[in-house]
Amino acid sequence: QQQKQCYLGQVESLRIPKEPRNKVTVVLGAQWGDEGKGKVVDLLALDADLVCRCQGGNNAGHTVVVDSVEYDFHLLPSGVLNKKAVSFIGNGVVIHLPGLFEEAEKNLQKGLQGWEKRLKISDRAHIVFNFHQAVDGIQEQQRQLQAGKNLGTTKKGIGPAYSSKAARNGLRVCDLVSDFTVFEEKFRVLAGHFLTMYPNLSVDIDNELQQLKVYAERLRPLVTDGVYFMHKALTGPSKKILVEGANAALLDIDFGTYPFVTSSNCTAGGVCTGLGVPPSYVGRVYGVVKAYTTRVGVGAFPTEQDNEVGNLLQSRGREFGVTTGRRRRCGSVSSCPSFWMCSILYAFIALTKLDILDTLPEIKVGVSYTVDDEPLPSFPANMDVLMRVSVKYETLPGWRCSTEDVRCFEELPSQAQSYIRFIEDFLQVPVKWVGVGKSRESMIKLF
Ligand code: 2SA
Ligand code: GDP
Ligand code: MG
Repeated sequence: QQQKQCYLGQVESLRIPKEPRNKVTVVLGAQWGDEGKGKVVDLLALDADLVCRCQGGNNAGHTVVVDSVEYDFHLLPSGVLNKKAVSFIGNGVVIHLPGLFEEAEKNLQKGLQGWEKRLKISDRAHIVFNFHQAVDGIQEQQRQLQAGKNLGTTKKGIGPAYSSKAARNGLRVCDLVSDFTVFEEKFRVLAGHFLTMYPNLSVDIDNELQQLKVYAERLRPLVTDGVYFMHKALTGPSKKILVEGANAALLDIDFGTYPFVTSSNCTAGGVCTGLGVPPSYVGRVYGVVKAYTTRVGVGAFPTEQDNEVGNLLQSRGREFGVTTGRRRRCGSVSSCPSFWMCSILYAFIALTKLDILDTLPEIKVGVSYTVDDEPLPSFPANMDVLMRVSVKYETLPGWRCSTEDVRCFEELPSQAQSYIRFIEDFLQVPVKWVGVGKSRESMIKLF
């Protein structure tokens, strides 16, 4: 009887809803990527205890500038620079191991120290193999031949690796660090599967296996049960937890400009599934918006400025891919419905690269879309429709002076203040930071 009462007591206490303890703060890209997420994460990570990546792979390229040294991160969370924070690569990320160690080595030479001691990797994260990357290249060639249009992927094997995951024959970190003979067998089956699909694929199975055996040893001390790790972090002693989104809303596999998207959920849902964070533990979500828009790769871009203004933004903004070196396409900020829809999911906006607009006499902002003279009530799912939209613009005056040294909102030229307020108004989300340069210091805090 006593035992029964004790058990019932425990059940009763479970029924009282618990307040989430350590909610996560999330930083997400609100356009087509390269908004400056790395810089925002680095800033927020200064007093973070844990910084996590939840999706994507080394297709991402996040730049952080500290004391004039430029670090590029692809798989490592940008918060890895903070020596007091633990970095975590969650189950939703796909990891190319040679890429991870090369990235760490490059940044080590620039001054990143002790990263291996503060990095944890989920045992459930999937592995990107060299043949996934080769298949990415072949698929791009085939798309070009069949439909005359490739996707403009980074060829980092992201699509093929997530395909293996969805097809349930992918291999995970937990497989690599367990019995290598079993791993080898599964690896050969997976490689064989791709060789059947792509007979021209060249795979050096034995060489890759040899490499992987070495990586397994380096990886083992970093691997943890990611779900348990996150659960402890969320429910344990008070901690500041930060999540760094990769890619961006319009590249999201569900909500982006499909098929010209990446293969993961880059919006807030990816935080829950990619880390094992219950939705109630998602705290503030910061959307990073660039003061203009860029897109790298193929796909509709209604406010693209394929003209002198676009060229000026590209050269002043040094808009080249961090991973591939590709020239990024440039255009105006747009309040298109999906952009707005995505944006209302954010608590605050970080508006970056305002300084790049410093020399423009006027700035155009896309405010609505029409197709065949009919206004579009929502963002079209069909890319053929998006290719045909006409954009209605509003033109705002430029400020034609440097904002690089400005450190508070009131000191910005009045036209720049109006531009910020205009964006805030159409997004209906407050702008909390404004970026006027690459460094940590050149971020104006509005409130
Ligand atoms: P993938 O490689 O399968 O994810 O490519 C699919 C689409 O996603 C786009 N994509 C990106 N867009 C912007 N930035 C990205 N990261 C790098 C950077 C890109 C680079 O920071 O500059 O170096 O080129 C990124 N990663 C993927 C991609 O262009 C395709 O449209
Ligand atoms: P991410 O993928 O969103 O992290 O962005 P990237 O690193 O790919 O691209 C953003 C680029 O803009 C990087 O070179 C940053 O150093 C740079 N950057 C970020 N914020 C600002 C800013 O406010 N002003 C200027 N001039 N550059 C910035
Ligand atoms: Mg980038």
